Amino acid sequence: MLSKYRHRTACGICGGSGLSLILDLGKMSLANAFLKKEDLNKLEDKFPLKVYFCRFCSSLQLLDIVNPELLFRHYNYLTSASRPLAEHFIKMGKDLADKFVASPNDLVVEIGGNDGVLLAGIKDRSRVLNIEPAENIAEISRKSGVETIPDFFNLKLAEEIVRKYGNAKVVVANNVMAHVENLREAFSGVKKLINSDGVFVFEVHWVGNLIGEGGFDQIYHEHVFYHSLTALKYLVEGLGLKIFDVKLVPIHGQSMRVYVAEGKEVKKSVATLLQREKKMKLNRKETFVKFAKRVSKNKEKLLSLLKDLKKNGKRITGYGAPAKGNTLLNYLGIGTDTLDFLTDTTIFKQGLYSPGMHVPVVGPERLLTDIPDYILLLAWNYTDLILEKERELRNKGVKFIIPVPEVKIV
Ligand code: DWN
Ligand code: ZN
Repeated sequence: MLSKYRHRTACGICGGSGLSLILDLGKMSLANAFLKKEDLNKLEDKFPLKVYFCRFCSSLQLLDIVNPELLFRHYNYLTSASRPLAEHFIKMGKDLADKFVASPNDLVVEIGGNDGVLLAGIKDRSRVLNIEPAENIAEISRKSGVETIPDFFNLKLAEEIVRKYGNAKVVVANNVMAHVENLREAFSGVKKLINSDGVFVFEVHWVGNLIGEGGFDQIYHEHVFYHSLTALKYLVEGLGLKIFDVKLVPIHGQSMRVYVAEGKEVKKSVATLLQREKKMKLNRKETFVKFAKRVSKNKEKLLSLLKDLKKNGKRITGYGAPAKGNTLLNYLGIGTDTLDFLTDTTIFKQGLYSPGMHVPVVGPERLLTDIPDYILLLAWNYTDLILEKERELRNKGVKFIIPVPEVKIV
């Protein structure tokens, strides 16, 4: 039988045992495990959600590891449901092709490429291959004309790909390197794929943003690691690869776009971000202890605001049903007493109920006829776009509550 989860004791980056507990969010449902109505009375799987800091390599991570089969074989997150995200990846694909693809015969492989939106945009310029373990999502990727292997990436699969398709000129992995527990194996697989000639480019949420302008709600079981460049460099160099460029990109709060290869000249950007991380003390446990204190304050403030609004008879709904929203709702205990419903553009989520708190998810059109007084913006990472898109609602007097990192009403 599939074991649902296990507790690891060693650091997933350096293998050391110098790990300290930083933040305990309690036992929690899986952030993308939306429920059908008929399952609401069944016992839901809940797993510890605790974040640890490694004093040897400075990485932030979970030690309670949920089986990826449970997390990702059927997935409710569709990249193309968030227009700004789809646009971001389409542009990234074009930039990578301009920079690194020389001929239509070059191979670009994406690990965890979701519905294939990045690769579909460059499939006329190179050979493309998506490795997407979620069968329901792989199907959509295939329909968009992108050859897709519905499996998890590992060294064995990398070897098979090299045998069947040859080496890759570019390997991309966006929002994946935080999700993979066995990072060493993943990087070794990538090394095999790119050989000495290709590049590996990945985006991952930056821990500097998580503890700064971002929110603790980015913490959930899918995210095993909360990466800094400092910790990643330690890992990557230990495997005989080099980070040769990096930039911060304004997506999911703020992410790092990291460029890795075997023998390219290292750009100044790498030293600059490492220096910035040092200044921010991302290599110190105290920094994360402070962050954990802010999380409790944030909880108190948001709960008290919502309580006051409800006392005054206000109707509140949620905007978006993102994974991060489910961390927020479950940690704060916000359910249907507070929120009437969540609206979300993802067809897979509509008609279902949020994990743990069981708030119904409906399509965004509901807001045309059923207008609340306040909307809790769970998809806060798209604040600017959503506030612009919902100008009419705001003109009618509807207020948006931004929950993290500071509670704000706009
Ligand atoms: O790593 C991960 C990150 C990067 O993406 C994952 N493991 C899963 C996912 O996290 P998330 O679900 O928190 O991501 P988003 O992109 O913040 O989700 C936004 C949600 O809001 C989607 O379900 C779509 C929805 N949405 C909406 O209803 N109206 C989004 C926009 C922009 C909108 O206008
Ligand atoms: Zn470590």
